[in-house]
Amino acid sequence: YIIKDHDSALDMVQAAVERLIGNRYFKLLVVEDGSSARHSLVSVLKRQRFQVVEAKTGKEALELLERQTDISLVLTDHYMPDMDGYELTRRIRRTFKSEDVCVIGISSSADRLLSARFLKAGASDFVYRPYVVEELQCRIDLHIQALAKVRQLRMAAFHDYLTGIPNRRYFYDEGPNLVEKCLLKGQDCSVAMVDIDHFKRINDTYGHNAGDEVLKHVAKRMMARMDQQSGLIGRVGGEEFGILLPGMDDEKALEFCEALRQDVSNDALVLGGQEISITISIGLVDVGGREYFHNYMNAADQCLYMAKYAGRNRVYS
Ligand code: GH3
Ligand code: MG
Ligand code: MG
Ligand code: MG
Repeated sequence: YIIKDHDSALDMVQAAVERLIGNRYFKLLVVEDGSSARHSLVSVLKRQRFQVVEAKTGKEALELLERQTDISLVLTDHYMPDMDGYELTRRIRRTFKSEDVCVIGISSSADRLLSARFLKAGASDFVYRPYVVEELQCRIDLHIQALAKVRQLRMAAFHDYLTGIPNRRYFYDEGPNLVEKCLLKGQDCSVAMVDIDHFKRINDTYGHNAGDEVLKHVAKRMMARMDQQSGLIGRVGGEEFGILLPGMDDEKALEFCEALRQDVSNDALVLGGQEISITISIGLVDVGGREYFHNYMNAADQCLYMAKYAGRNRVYS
C-alpha cells in the first residue's frame, strides 16, 4: 500500500508538473486599469507559468487580440475608464468563440448580478474581489484544460490518423475557402486528385502493414514537395489524395504534379530488405469559374481515370 500511495503521489506530482510545463504554451491577457491590481494578477498567472500580456484599457485589449492571434484567455476587470469589462466581453464575442478564447471577468463590484451579466455576455467565468488566489488559479487551469482538449479534438477531427496529414473532412471544408480567397485575389488555382497505382497489389504482395507504410511514405513525399507552396493536401480516400494549388496556372500546376509523380516513382520504399516501387497517377484541372468545389474535384477524378486508362504513372490534365 505504501508503494501504491507513493506511486499515485508521484503520478500527481508528474501530472501537476506536466500541466505547468504545458501552461507555457498558452498566452493570457490581463486587462486592468489599476497598475497595482494588474501587477498582482500578472504575477499570479506567471506563477502558473503562463505567458502574460497586459492592457490598461478595453481598446488596448481589442487591439492586442487583433494583432496577437495566439491569446487563449482574457482576464478582465469591470470598471475601466473607456469601456467596461462587460462591454469588452461582448465585443470579444463578436469575433472569438468561447472554444477559442476564454474570458474571465473580475470585479470588486457589490452588484451580485454582475457575474450573471458577464456570463450572459459570453464570459466563461466570473470572480469577485477580493479573490482567493488558489481558487482563481484553479478556475484558470480548468478553462485552459478545456481549451487544450478542444484543440486536441479538433486536431484529431481534421487529421488522418495514419499519415498525419489533413483528412477528407478538412480538405473539403477548407478547400472551398482557399479557392474563394484565390479567386478574390484574381489568382489562378488548380486542383488535383492523386491515386496510388495498383495499391491492392501492394497490399496483396507485401501485406496490409506494408500497405500502410506505403501510404505514409507517399504522404510524406507529397508534404515535402508542398512545403514550399501554400497549398493544401488531404487524404480524401483510402489511397487517394486531394491537392489544392492556389496561385498556380495550368503550366505551373502541371510542373508541380509532374515533379511529384517523379518524386514518388524515384523513391522506392525499402521495407524489411524488400524494395517496394510505388507509382501514382494524377488528374489535374484548372479552377476557372464559380463551380462548386466538389465539381472541380470530380473533374479531377475524371482526369485521374484517364491517367489510369492511359497506362498509370502519369499526370493527365
Ligand atoms: P488502381 O491502379 O486502378 O488505382 O488500382 P488499385 O489497386 O490501387 O485500386 P483499388 O481501388 O482496387 O484498391 C485500393 C485498395 O486500397 C483497396 C483497399 O484495401 C486499400 N486500402 C484502402 N485504405 C487502406 C489503408 O488504410 N491501408 C491499406 N493497407 N490499404 C488500404
Ligand atoms: Mg478598474
Ligand atoms: Mg483508388
Ligand atoms: Mg489506386
